[in-house]
Amino acid sequence: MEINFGEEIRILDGAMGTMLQKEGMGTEESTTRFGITHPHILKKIHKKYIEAGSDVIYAATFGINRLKSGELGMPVEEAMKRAVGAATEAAEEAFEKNGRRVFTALDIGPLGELLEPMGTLTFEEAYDVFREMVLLGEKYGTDMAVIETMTDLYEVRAAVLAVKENSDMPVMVSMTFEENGRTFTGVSLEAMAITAEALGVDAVGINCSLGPSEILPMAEKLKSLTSLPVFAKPNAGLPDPSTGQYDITAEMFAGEMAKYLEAGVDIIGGCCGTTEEYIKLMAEKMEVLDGGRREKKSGYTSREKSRGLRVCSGSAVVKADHVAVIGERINPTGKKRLKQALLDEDFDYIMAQAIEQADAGAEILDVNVGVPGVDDVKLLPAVVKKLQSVTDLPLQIDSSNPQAIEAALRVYNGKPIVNSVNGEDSVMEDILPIVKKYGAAVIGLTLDDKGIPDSAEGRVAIAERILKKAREAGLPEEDVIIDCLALTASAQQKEVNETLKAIRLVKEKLGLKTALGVSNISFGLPARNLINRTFFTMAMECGLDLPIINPNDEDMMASLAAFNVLKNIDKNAVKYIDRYGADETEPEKGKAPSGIYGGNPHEDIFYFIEKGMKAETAEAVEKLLESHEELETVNNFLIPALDNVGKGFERGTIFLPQMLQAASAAQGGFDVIKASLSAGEREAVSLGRVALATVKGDIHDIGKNIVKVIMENYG
Ligand code: THG
Repeated sequence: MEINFGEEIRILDGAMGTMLQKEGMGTEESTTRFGITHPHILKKIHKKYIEAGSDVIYAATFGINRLKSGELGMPVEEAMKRAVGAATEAAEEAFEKNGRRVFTALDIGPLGELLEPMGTLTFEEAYDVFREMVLLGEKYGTDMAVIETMTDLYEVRAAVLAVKENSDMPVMVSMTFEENGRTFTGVSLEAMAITAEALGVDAVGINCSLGPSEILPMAEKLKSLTSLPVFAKPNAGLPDPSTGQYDITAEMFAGEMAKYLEAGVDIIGGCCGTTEEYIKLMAEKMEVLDGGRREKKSGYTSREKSRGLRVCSGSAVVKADHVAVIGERINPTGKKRLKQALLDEDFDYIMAQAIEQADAGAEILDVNVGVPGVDDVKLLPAVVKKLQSVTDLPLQIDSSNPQAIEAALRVYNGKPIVNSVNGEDSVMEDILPIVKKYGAAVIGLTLDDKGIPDSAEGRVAIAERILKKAREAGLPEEDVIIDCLALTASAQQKEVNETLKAIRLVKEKLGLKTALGVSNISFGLPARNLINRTFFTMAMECGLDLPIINPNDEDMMASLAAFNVLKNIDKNAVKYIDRYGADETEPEKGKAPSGIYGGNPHEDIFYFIEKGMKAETAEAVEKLLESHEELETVNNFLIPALDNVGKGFERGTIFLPQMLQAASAAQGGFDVIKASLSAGEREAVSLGRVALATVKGDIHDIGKNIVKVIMENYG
């Protein structure tokens, strides 16, 4: 169905729970259960929202999914049929009565269980649960889907794919942010906006958690981050814990929401605590502001379309507005140890490679698992999953196998880069649609079936063809990155300058970002570092944006640091001085402070736990046990290391996924401790037994599981 968001849809509905309570539902009852056992009440509430002015009503399907079947008390299909039926009947009756068209939305809420790596639910399982909801929603007649109250971008991605692959419904996405501008798993507004826009959702927004005055600045910021229609559904302030009454009245709410319209937020509604009164007053305000609300369209269509190349993970965004290093180390070419690790599925080694490159200053990590004899369709997504459990750097999926690329893109959390396509039609036809579907950026190599053109002009011509094909596949221009290809100076000396010239032309003529595998240049020459870093500087001067290099190579990173000073990018040389003016005795970057077993196990353990390195933590604990008692190791090493991570979490420098990964690394240490104790001693180390429980189902279950992990770790 075609829906013009921001035109046909400007006003959403309000809360369901508050309304059901007014209809006699007890505060301890399950909203979902009460709704599906009283569908006539649902319908009555939907009608009130329609009369109040809502253009969309959300069916009461938020919690109707297979994982909550115990709470439903009936099959998922029956529950869906009732909840969706109540909404579609209300919309149809309103249309018959006064000819006004109101849309119905399948409301998709969080599954109530954390996805891997934070929890145990796999991406594929989450997808399947959402898929069932989508099929049933569409079967019983919803016009669109709205994925809301989400805190994990990965879960959003599973839900969006489920909608897009199994229905024709348009889809809105909104996540729930805390006052620091992040969701509780650490997703920023920008990471949400980038990922949602790349996946082709129809509108993006913020709902729940806070009141209108706290959400307004976030909604304004979101507007600056996306060209999609932006929506907001704030709560009616905060509930009074004793009465459950929300502290913002309908009048106050409508007054606050008018500011959203003035700020150019496209679509507004209410979340917890709001009723039809809130929506009615809000709609009346809009009427006044718009001079007849159907007259005026929201402003998103006139917003700037492009924001430049941006990629992200679930919690970190990289903008290509400076030279950003892509770490090349997770690539088995010429690396025996990594080859073996890939064959053995020794993921700890691969994860350590990621951490080392991040510490050395890489901003994006290339991931290539190409070893003869491995099943890359299985291995590439497996490595991606492992990597995103230990690093928040965006990834670059490096493969020539379209199936492997697709499998990896499916399970990626955020917006990655695909490395690569080239000017061959068949390659572009195979890969570009996948890049578009999963919302990635792509590197285009300037070669085709005739090879690499000698001249810069020849390479630029291929770049133009790649750009044209990418646009035809629906990709925005800024998501196409061109690699003009470094040849070897030893064999093709004349062509070195052509590569540099091509970079300049691609930037000037096509306005595209450029990538380059820099170290190819020096094959076959002595003192390769010298050639590499000189060429690197020359390429940056020509406009290279995304060098694919070894970030552990100090010469290369030094060239970048110097370049940033000389180009007035590193203002007042702050970063440069920080790097080179500092105390020489500081620990070398990219290594555990003392190196494992290097004489300071305290620092090692802090490092390994903070970085979530389980195998290394276990190894370090084993070493410690040679000279320390078990309890001493726990109290003086493991617990302080966990405390350190907890402090980072409080400061907002570490987010939930990293914290849980750290807890899991510490668990690796505790396992070693336990194995080394006798049964009686083990009992003595335990601080006691705790029974931990929450209200059945839903959000608190997540918190409970986190508390459980942490308490186990602390004994
Ligand atoms: N363009 C794009 N992608 C690329 C390249 C490119 N991906 C692969 C490659 N080129 C860039 N990545 C690497 C990875 C490893 C090495 C070089 C480039 C490498 N390996 C050492 C060797 O072969 O001698 C192994 C030893 C070591 O690194 O210590 O150098 O051009 N888009």
